Amino acid sequence: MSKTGFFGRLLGRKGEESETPAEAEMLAPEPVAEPEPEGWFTRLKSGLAKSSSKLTQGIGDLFTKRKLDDEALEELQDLLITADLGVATAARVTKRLAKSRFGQDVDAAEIRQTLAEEITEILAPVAQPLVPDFSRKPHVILVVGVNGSGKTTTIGKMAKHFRDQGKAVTLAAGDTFRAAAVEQLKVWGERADCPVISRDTGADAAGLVFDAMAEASARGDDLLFIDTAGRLQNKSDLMAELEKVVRVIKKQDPTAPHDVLLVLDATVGQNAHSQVDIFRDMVGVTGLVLTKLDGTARGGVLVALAERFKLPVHAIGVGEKVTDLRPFEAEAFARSLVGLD
Ligand SMILES: Nc1nc2c(ncn2[C@@H]2O[C@H](COP(=O)(O)OP(=O)(O)O)[C@@H](O)[C@H]2O)c(=O)[nH]1
Ligand SMILES: [Mg+2]
Repeated sequence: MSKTGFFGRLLGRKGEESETPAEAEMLAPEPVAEPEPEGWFTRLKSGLAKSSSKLTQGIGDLFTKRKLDDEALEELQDLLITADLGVATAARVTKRLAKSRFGQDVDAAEIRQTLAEEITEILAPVAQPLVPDFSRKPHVILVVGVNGSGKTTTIGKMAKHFRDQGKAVTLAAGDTFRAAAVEQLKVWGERADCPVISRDTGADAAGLVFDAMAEASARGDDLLFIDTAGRLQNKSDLMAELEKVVRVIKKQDPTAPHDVLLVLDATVGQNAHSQVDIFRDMVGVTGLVLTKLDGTARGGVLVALAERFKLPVHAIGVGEKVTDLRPFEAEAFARSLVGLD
């Protein structure tokens, strides 16, 4: 896997973190350097604790020495659906269990193990790191999603990562609607040491993006992140704005945007499905980032999204610090979700 991808390569389990300087630096939380008390896998697990305790408790309640009959399978299926894993995933898992163990005594540990394996299989094809093509100068990444989903934070975290790799990164404050949004991106720009192109609140987003494209390509930047507004309350306005932004980008580089990242807040659970539908129709999403997996019991929704949309999941967020965004790794996620080590 490319060293320059997001984040170079997938980090392994506890104690297996990479030793390269860029990645080692990432392990120091921003903005104050604190010692890293635990590995990413531990953080992932503690981040997903709310989601996994719901599942493990439920499975534990259902399967304390129990015969795997139709009733047990049905109850398991209901539990998985309640945990946001989706109907298709729930059916798939129970089907597999029924095939191998129907009529036999099963325990919770076995169920969790099977669940982790099945979830890993569903997630593996979508676990794809973000790998910019730096020969593009710039590689353009358009970031979309509803307000509050974590777009600006995700851009900041990714920008810092690529700056640490020595890449020239520019940020465009395309959410011109809210003053706070521009300020927030500027803070991340300072933190990541990269220029932020912005205009006054209420300015035309497409005009700003046009300038940003021109500036970034004149400088020969490696990467340009474009932040956008996410006012879903007025869908047709937002759609018109995003379409205009894309048009303006293509005017300068017909191959861009090279990635269209949809940032989803995992705490919204099933609502994430309609957000994917809406943004896919508006701008043609190429990949997902799921944030706030630390604050929710609804982490299972990632599995349902993977099964349904098959869109690459590039990264997940389990906290607000720069180190809390990492590439998405199927097996680590699946095992954490069901509370396995
Ligand atoms: N706990 C947690 N908070 C997050 C995560 N990602 C973003 N946030 C917070 O969510 C809030 C909204 O994020 P923001 O980037 O402003 O969303 P935007 O409106 O889409 O740009 C901010 O307070 C972020 O710090 C995450 O992975 N975990
Ligand atoms: Mg924002």
